[in-house]
Amino acid sequence: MRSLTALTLVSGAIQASAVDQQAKCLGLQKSLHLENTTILNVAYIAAPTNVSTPGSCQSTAVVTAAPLCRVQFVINTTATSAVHAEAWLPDTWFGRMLGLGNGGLGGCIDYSNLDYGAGLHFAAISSDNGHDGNSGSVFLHHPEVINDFAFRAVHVEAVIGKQMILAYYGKPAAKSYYLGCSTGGRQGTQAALKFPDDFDGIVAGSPATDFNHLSLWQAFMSHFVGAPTSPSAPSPKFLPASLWPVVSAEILRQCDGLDGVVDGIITEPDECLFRPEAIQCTAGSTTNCLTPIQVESVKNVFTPLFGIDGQLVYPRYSPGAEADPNMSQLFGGEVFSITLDWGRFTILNDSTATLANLSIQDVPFWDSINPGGIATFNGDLSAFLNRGGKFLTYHGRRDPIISSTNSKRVYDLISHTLSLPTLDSFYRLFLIPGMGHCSGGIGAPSFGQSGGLNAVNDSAHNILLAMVDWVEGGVAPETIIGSGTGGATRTHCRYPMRSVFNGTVFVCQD
Ligand SMILES: [Ca+2]
Repeated sequence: MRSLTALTLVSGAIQASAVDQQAKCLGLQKSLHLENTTILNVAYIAAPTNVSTPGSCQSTAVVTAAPLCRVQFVINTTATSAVHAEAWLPDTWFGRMLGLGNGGLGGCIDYSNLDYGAGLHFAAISSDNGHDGNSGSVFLHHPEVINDFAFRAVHVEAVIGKQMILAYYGKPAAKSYYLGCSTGGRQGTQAALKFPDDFDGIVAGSPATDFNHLSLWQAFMSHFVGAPTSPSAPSPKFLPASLWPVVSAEILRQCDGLDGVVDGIITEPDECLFRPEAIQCTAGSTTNCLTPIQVESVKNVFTPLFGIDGQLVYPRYSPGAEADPNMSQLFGGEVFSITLDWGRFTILNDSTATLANLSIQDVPFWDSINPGGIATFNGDLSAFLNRGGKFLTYHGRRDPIISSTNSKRVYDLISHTLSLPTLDSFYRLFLIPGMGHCSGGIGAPSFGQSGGLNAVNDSAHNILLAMVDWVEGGVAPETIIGSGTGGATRTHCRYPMRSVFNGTVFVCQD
């Protein structure tokens, strides 16, 4: 049985009257004096209310889930960089802080998860990661803006967030948590590596770790299908959008049943040894098939990327992930936009670079630049382990942007580095069959990993609440139960356990 600490007040938590809280909240405008920090605006918000969202990231308003004090502020991290952030401080506070991450190259305060966290009675803090918007152009010749993005924004969010909580509630947060996915997953990993005292529990999904290699791999994925290529005169290597469903159907034909159930989900894509030759055109069949050159393109996609030294640069694309609509970001004929911006504005310092001639021989150069120490590929989590930190990560096996196999690779790296055969005592990786990038997909991809997923809010089904139970109740999650459309559920397994069909349902086995 699981304990249920997550949805209960920790000792001495605050639950004051709304009138008191409003006066106290508005008083913060004058009373808050925090290092290098300017308070921009303070507003008391009674739920439910539409709130305006500044900056270039979001035009839609967010409805707050709980009466709260909204503090907008800016932290000057250096003379040439600043992090804009917001704290949503709920009236009914359970004594916990929740720091939030970002996505892509953003640049965007995470209003959805501010709302989600405050609704679960966390004091929630989110930042713009040191710049506004999703373009990488802000990085050009601005190393301190890169530093905010690479490691500093989440750190100052934690430091200032804790000070703000103390000032507002009159007592420190009993525990501090982090929630993020993709870039946010990398930020959470970076926090555990560089600032192990910032968070007691980190939930880091679909992490963009080994970031330089990931970026290069994403560019090579685009190159393998001929990008950049012209729609009017496509490269012979290019697969038009109409051919990918043919590839996906053949992948399922070859690999769906490997897990014992033909359900459209490949539970373990790493076991799928897909042969695209099976759909190569023949003299008698010339439609819905691949030319020999296209077969080569597809083979390259589903092959690990190795460097000139023979070392793995990045794992292969997961068979099955090409069926996710977001695959077009890599295979639509353009070089993946995040890699293009990262290459232009942080590696090459050339805003017109196309990466059209990117070569595997360029990998060591990208490694040597490693802007802001972005790589985030280091197995030494000993400081985080020794201070009692807990880490939960998850990765969709149909992630079309970041190979889920990389999360196994990171797990194994930490295991080797710390000489721990299993990381169960402080680090657990849940692999999610059918899930796309961070959420969505097929199967049972909702488990509370972010707001708006209609997940069941108990610690068996909600990974954030499971983390609270682990940190505060000492109960580590053995499994996470996901839910999906049509009432679908599935028990997700922690690596290296396997998800095995027992004739009725999938269960987790060593
Ligand atoms: Ca299957």
